[in-house]
Amino acid sequence: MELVFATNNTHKLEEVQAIVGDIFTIKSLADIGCSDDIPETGVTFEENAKQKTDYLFRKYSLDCFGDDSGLEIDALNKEPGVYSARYSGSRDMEKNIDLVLAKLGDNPSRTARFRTVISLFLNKQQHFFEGVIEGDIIPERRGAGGFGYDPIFIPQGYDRTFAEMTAEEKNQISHRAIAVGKLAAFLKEDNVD
Ligand code: ITT
Repeated sequence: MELVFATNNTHKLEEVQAIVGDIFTIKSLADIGCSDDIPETGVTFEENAKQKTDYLFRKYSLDCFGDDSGLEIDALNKEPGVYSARYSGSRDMEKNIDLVLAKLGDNPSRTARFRTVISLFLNKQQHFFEGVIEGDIIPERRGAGGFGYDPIFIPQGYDRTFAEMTAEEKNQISHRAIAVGKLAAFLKEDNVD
């Protein structure tokens, strides 16, 4: 089975591709000749993930899925949340991380979580799958792997940031891996012809 992944984020594409293996085939937006900047105006991860698949289905009538993700920091009232990609007003992740670290300062409360919501639009039906991983925000960046906020997030029970892990390690435990695992199980059990 083939599903189009409604993302312009190549890191997400690589991670999801590695996680699903050969359970289903992923087509990228480039594969279908789409270079649109898909609008994201919702205030929840569900709304944004659904906007991505609604947009794609309306334009191309293809089965597809989308991922909306973000970092929720308890001491910042769950910010940056759905605004994770543009927290500082731009997509510059250096600035976004600087802003998080500045807002947290030396606050001892550092708990946070990454959340992914996947919207699947298959056979004209809407489905959602969620993945969450709890952890802590450290005061300085560590590691060169991953993307986004990975250098400042240590998952609970570990002593390394996501950016200090190999792609395989992150892909075994991450919010995205959990959500994609649920998507893959759903496709295997209920929907593959
Ligand atoms: P698409 O909408 O095209 O999929 P995007 O980068 O805009 O790509 P989001 O709207 O879901 O994706 O924004 C989520 C932001 O949260 C993303 O840009 C990263 O900065 C951050 N993020 C998401 N997943 C992450 C992860 O696994 N590790 C670190 N940061 C992550």
